[in-house]
Amino acid sequence: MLKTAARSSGRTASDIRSVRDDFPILQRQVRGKPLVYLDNAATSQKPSQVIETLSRYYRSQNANIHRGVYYLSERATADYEAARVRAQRFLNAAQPEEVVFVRGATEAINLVVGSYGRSVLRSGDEVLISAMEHHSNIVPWQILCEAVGARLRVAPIDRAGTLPVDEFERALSPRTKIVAVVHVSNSLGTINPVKQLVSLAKESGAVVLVDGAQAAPHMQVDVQQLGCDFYTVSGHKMYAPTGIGLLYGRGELLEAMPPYQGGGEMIRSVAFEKTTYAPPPAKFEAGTPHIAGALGLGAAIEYIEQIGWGFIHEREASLLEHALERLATVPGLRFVGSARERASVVSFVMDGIHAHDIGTIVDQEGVAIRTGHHCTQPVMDFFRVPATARASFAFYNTLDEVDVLVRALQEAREVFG
Ligand code: C6P
Repeated sequence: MLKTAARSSGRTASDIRSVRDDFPILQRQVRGKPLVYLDNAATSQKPSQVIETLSRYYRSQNANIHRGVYYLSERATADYEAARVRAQRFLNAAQPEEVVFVRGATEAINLVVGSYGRSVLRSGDEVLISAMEHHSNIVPWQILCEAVGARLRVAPIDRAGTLPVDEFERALSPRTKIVAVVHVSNSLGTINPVKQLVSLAKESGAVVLVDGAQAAPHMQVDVQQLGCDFYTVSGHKMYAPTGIGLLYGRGELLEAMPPYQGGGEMIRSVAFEKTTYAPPPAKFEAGTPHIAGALGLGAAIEYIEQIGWGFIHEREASLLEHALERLATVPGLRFVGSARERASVVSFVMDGIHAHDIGTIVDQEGVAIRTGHHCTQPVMDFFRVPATARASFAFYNTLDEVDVLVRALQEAREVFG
């Protein structure tokens, strides 16, 4: 359960203290300083509600699912399937069967590539992605295209780090069988107009995957309203454990798709002559899944719903605004990405200081940010930078924490001249 202040409507400044109390790690110190955790796009911290769900499961409920006829197994199965229903409602999928538990967004994309992609893509076909994709939404398509002789096309981005819709439309052709596009860029923060992109792609006859790894923690996703065929979610970026994520797939596509992996629990019957498969989602969940992770993801969704999107949007918008304003005062700091529609992610470089040095310097003040190419090397190449420093905020961050980062950067500026 959430603490009282976080649950109440009309929240006040004291609510943030109460919300932060839900995240035990935020109370700790690193290097003798209070932890300032600003690497939420890499992975978010976990509230007690999620940690306790995992602990309770292993302490008193642990059993394998879909196998036993005894109490614990039936209970674990019911809880696992209840988490699926919670995820279905969270994404507004039409049926729970349209939600597959996977390890994370990377596995969700690989599942679509290996199953749907491999079964439909032929020599001469095209897959369209954007120039701001995470490597997870580039490399699997590249491997498939090379294997079948298809072409990987890339819709360009502009200097603001946005995806011009007219260029995207021009890159579509009757040969485009699949479009795979990111909802929110992890290195630029750009929120893509995915509803519009999906509609254009569908008009041209393509099936569309949306990589929602960085969107689902920050905005209410409605897969039916977006009209996409596949949508991927990374659990650990939305307050759930690592090793769990979601693939939404439109029912009729999942029905028709061949299995991704073979093994236990994904079959209807097995004989040496012929094996028949279980219907989705079981067809795509071979072997023992991450049961505790699924329960933890269910708890994380419940937590987000109790916190409320209004609170999340308000907090993250003010953190972004404050960060952009304050970071702009640091001499020699340049933002990478300036989309108008953006999530609470800020990438930047500083004259004369490598991004990795920025990360090391602010770490001395207890500040955790990510530095590097963020698994988006083509984005770095486009902006002609080897790496960026990236601060990414969650609703539990505070304006004071932004100020700690800015002060640390100002000190770095003095050291490096
Ligand atoms: N981005 C970051 O620091 P997984 O971890 O497999 O659930 O998600 C992969 C992934 C896919 N798409 C996008 C847009 C992502 O941002 C990520 C993960 C982390 O930005 C780690 S590189």
